[in-house]
Amino acid sequence: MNATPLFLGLDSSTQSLKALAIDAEFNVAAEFVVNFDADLPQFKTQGGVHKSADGLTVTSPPQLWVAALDLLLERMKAARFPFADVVAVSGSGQQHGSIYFRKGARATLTTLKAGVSLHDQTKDLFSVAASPIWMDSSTTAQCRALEAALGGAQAVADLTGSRAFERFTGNQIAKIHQTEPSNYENTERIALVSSFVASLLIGDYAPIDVSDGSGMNLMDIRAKAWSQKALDATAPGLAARLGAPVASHSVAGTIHAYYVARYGFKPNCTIMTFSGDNPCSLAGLRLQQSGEVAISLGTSDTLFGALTTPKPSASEGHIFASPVDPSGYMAMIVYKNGSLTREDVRNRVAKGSWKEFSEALARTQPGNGGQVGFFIKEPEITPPILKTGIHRFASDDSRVAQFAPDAEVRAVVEGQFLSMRLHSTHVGITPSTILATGGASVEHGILRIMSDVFGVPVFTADKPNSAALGAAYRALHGWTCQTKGAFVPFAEAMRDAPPFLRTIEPDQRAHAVYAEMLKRYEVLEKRVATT
Ligand code: 5FX
Repeated sequence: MNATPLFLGLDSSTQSLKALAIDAEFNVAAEFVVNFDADLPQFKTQGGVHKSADGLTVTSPPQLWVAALDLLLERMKAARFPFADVVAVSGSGQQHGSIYFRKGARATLTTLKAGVSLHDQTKDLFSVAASPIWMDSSTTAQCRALEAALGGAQAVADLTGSRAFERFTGNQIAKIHQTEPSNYENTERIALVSSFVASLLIGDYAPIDVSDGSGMNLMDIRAKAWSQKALDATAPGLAARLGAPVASHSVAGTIHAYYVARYGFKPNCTIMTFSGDNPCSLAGLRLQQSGEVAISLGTSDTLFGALTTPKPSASEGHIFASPVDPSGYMAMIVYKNGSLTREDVRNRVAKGSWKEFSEALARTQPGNGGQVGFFIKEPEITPPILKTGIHRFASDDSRVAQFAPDAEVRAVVEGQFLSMRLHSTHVGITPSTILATGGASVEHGILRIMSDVFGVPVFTADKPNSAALGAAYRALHGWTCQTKGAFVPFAEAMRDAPPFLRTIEPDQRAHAVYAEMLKRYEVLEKRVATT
């Protein structure tokens, strides 16, 4: 074993490619980043993407991601990063994006030449020039066709973990097959962003892992294998173009000689199968046991967590195979009305100040005197409510035009967590602990309500790069399994990782108030959804 083994995580996200290395004691040893727009302006992306005039079609050029890997490795070399100490690499990719290798591409990948940049060698490898990514919403027709073929939205959710979503890769592949038939015909292999970057590193086609593979509407999430029915409803000859999905902790291969000669990696450096960014964030926050949940309070709020018995829902969220537990699952629900909606209330009734906002929370009581609010500033995803507007209800369930300023502040926060509690239950999540991350997780008053609504302790994690960190953890985990020659539970491999800060214990009296309030919230939400 190396004296100072390093585990490298790469994160190919929408806007950047990051590298984060940890040592065996879980210290972050190095971090590097390439920003697509600023560092690679020749690709003319905005936020890493190209958008059609109507905003529905959103793509990125696959060569952008290759050029970013070239530049990242050059920057690491210039900074004298000790490539020879890296024993394992894994990675994270923005979910759902797809890359189309043309017939014959594999031969080029296996024979990469150390004297030429990756970008120059891989220019002609793609049968589809523009890779659709997760922001694309141009495949509604393909979604409806998949649902019709498989027996409806709930049937698709039961089989694949999610109803048909425009950004999910199978629907994107169906569109490519229909609109670019000769390019589809000329495709030898289809990769996700995660397996694409892994393919560049091993110089061969890397497999798709079951966790990122769950974001395609193609995998039977229980069998963890492609569903023939879903493949047949999507495009012909798809199984051969995808390769079989593999367990997330499995080895994709060893690093190609190209990187040994050019950067000084050791020839036996192992490349662990890459996964999606949300699965890698789950790993980065070390959520493994059923009930361990994270709530990220950002531009959009996201709740995700580990679970053993998934309940796929056609109206809420996604179920993915777990990236750290071969028999487990993760669920994720996303809210459009997150920070911007809280900020809107802060700006209207709390003088634009988080301090005033917190003081308003402190002056009001759990349950808000029976007042319940729904703040749909943006069309909401969970539950799907397209019509924007604010709905306020008094304690007798009658509609009111306004709340007092302090009650307005409490209503927006309580409403958001009541919704999370309601909908997380629907997909099978029963939180035992919550890890709060994201911008608003520094607001104590907000975390107090989170803890009381769910009735569980809240921990805090300041982990801005949780996907890259999770990729590094997964490299360590996969390497531990490989070294032991058997699966090692993720939690055991993470035993010496630094603990999270336990911040808040639930107040059981407040929790009882919220348990009652939840029943009314559910009824009122139905009224709002049908307004
Ligand atoms: C998840 O389903 C998403 O579409 C996004 O979170 C992307 O993974 C972002 F990269």
